[in-house]
Amino acid sequence: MNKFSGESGEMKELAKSYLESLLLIKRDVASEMIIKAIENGADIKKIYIDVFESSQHEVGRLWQNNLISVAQEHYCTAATQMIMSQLYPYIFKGYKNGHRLVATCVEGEMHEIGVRIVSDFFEMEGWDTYYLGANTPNNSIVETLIQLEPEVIAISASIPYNLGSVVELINAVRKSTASKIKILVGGRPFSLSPELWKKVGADGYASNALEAVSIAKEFISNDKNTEKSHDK
Ligand code: B12
Repeated sequence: MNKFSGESGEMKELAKSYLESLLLIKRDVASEMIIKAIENGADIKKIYIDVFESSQHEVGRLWQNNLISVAQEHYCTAATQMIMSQLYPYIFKGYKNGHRLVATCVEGEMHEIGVRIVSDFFEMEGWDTYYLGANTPNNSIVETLIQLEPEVIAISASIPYNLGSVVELINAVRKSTASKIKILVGGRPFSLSPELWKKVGADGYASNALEAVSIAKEFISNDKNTEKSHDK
């Protein structure tokens, strides 16, 4: 029933068996196959993108076509979040590069797995990450930025009607004492309309977690270059 079109080879087979297990209500089997793949040397980032993200997109397709119920979608989503948590001993390895990220869904936004993947990719690159999850009130996000002083905030929106909330949040950040923090946005509406990030007033956009990390690295190195030229 499920058809992973984007992936190839080993990961495609793993993604298929993974989702099949979840649809058979066997999250223990799904979890075991992921742990086994990692212990056999599979790249965790590939598992995140080619298995977790792809299976969630496939769940969305099955749900939209009335092939699975809302309850099945909820089960798959909850199981994938649980299995991601089981991978944290492999992700939080101790190396730190001194940079800090706050990652959050905008107020009203319930789709949290995308920005969680983004946050975990930063953690794997040595950043200190503060993942706030779904539907965080905008004023609380701004307070967190003032308190933690991260270099970058990653803001996620998956549903177009939450874009107004993104604009409000960005305006509130710009008016606050945290105004210098670089703002990275992402999620479905931004991927469907690649110039949208400029219209909401962000500093950058990425279509996926890998790209997000490299854009943040650019932010940091541009800042260093600006500091150097100010020092001259
Ligand atoms: C699971 C799910 C839910 C769950 C979410 C639970 C949770 N804890 O996250 C629940 C049940 C809450 C839900 C609710 C709704 N959902 Co829903 N949901 C999904 C589903 C099936 C999977 C989402 C997911 O986990 N994706 C996996 C992640 C990894 O992918 P991703 O989000 O694309 O993230 C990647 C990139 O976009 C990017 N990215 C994401 N965020 C960020 C942030 C930054 C800074 C950067 C740089 C990059 C980045 O990087 C990520 C990793 O590479 C999608 C289907 C789909 N195609 O996504 C529908 C989907 C998003 N939902 C949809 C809808 C319509 C809804 C509801 C409106 C349904 C309803 N009538 O109530 C509500 C809205 C709730 C709300 N206010 O937000 C539609 C949206 C259609 C549209 N017009 O935009 C989709 C596409 C389903 C569909 N095919 O119709 N949903």
